[in-house]
Amino acid sequence: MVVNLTTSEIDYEVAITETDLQWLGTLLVLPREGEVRIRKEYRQMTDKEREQFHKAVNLLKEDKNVTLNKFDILGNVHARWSTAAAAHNGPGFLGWHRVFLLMMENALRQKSENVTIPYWDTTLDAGMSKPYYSVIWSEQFLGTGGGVVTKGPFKNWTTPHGLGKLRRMIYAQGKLMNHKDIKRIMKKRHLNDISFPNANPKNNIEEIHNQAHQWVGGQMRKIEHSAYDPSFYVLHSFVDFLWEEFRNLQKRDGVNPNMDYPKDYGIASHSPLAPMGLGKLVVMDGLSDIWLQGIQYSPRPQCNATHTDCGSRYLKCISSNGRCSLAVE
Ligand SMILES: [Cu+2]
Repeated sequence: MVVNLTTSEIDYEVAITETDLQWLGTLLVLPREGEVRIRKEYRQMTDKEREQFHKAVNLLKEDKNVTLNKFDILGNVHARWSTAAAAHNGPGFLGWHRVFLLMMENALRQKSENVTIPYWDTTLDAGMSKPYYSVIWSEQFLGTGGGVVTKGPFKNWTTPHGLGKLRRMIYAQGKLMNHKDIKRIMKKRHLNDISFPNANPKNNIEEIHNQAHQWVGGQMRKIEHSAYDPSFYVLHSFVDFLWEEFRNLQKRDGVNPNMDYPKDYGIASHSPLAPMGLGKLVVMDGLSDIWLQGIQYSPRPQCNATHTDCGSRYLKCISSNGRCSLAVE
């Protein structure tokens, strides 16, 4: 089926029921006291962990106790202006997506107790001369990347709003975040310098992430339907990982990331006290350290002359630059 993406004709505002709201409310919770969640690079998960993650995603997709299903209703929270006005085109971007990621992770854990959302370190793929051969687009990971997803854990998925089958068109447009992008971002010390509306596009993390959405293509190309592809979550987990690294550098250098909100925030929906659209939270709440309480990101795959193990059978150490790279090229 050919899907026409003249999205302006589509109404993304799904009518939300009381049951939906109640369920969404159960997701807006912090990890329990003493709970430790480790978000690993997708390729560093064990086979079992990866399969459990895929299974939990599918169980949400099959669960129709809410409007659409539990996977897509969350995707719709990201799609609708009424819940996502503070999510894009402004300094609220990182905080909004951090809370949203937690909600998805909590949903997954309702299906499978110990699941965490892995992160997709796109620099590994961006370094490949033929990134479409990355294991990410194999049956063991996200499934096929050219056209309708016909293999892998999310094969033949149907997406809402008559958007048809889940599709991708990797490598056709856009760009994956690479080492240089990250280096530029990590040189900055204020949210203002890496966010819309004031950041230079070269170190604007939202803009750089937009390019990655374009790179994946298909439903991922647009805000209104990107969260209907599970690749959304592994990409955003990486964005969130990078933000945490950025926040740690801020703390090291005496900037409090909990308070560092730009005075010139651009559009009104990114005003610090504007509603986030998630529960009763306001934009500023997204900056709080509490959202990563109990959550850790495992370091990115790294190696050197003495430690040549990249922690994954899918990765190998490139001794010339001391970086891990994909084993197949
Ligand atoms: Cu988004």
